[in-house]
Amino acid sequence: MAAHWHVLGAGAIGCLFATALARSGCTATLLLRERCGKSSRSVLVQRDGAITEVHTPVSATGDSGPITHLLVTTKAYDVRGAVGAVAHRLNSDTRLLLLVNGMGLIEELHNDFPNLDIYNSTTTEGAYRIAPLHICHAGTGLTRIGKPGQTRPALWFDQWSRAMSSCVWDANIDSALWLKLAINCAINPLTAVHGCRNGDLARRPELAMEVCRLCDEIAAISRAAGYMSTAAGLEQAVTDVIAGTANNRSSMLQDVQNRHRTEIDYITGYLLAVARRHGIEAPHNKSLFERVHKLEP
Ligand code: KPL
Repeated sequence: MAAHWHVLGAGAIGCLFATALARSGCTATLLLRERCGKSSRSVLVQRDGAITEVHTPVSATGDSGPITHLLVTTKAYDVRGAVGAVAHRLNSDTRLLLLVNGMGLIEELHNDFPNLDIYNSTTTEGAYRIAPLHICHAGTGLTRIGKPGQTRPALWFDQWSRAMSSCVWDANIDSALWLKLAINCAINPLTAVHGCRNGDLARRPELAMEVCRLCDEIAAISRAAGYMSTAAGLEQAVTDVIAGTANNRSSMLQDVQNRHRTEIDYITGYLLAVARRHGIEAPHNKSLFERVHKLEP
């Protein structure tokens, strides 16, 4: 039987996955903070100029009724509070799938909810929000899902591989998450403090040099933490992402420009915590970490 997914975080990625799961035969309910007086809302998904309307069940976080499968796509700093808001609906059978930026949240969730069965994921699907519950699916990408130490896909994974055009079970999900974290550490804070698009990090020589310095530090921390392939291929991976997303404003730059809190604590903050554990100095990353915090409201 197809699983019933509840989705916490009705932003671009939450709406994208909720509608994809619904179209593949699952029930996917969007969890909203406030009661809206309706049992479903229409979610608009724009793709190549065409708009698809998907009638999606909604439920307020404060409602009752058990949640068996929970997808969390909030901002990193909202995860604990958001999961806390539905804690009364979770039980020891609940599977929680985390799809957020940064690292360190699994540990925090295990502390808060020791009985939860938690999975992790990362995606390169491109989506952005046009208006509330109206998103643009800008580009397809690869979604990796896994749980450290679990080589066989979870029973519910089958449905995900049908829902998304490209979705794999990754027994080394931590390595995939670390690589994404390393790339984000090299790009996001720098674009946020300089107020520039990703492509400027390659176009402006002084920023390109700073990217190299950041990559050197991140590679050293990666090696110490045992992520050898990230250490070896980081500079090339960062160059490729900068070229592939040259016209993008990074998520951290958008947060700064919108006067929102950023995810720096879960990106560079996590990297610096790992560096400290291994006795590594990372002055360039540390300075950016502090500068981004000063830009936050
Ligand atoms: O993941 C990103 C982000 O902005 O958070 C990158 C890859 C840097 C693309 O902008």
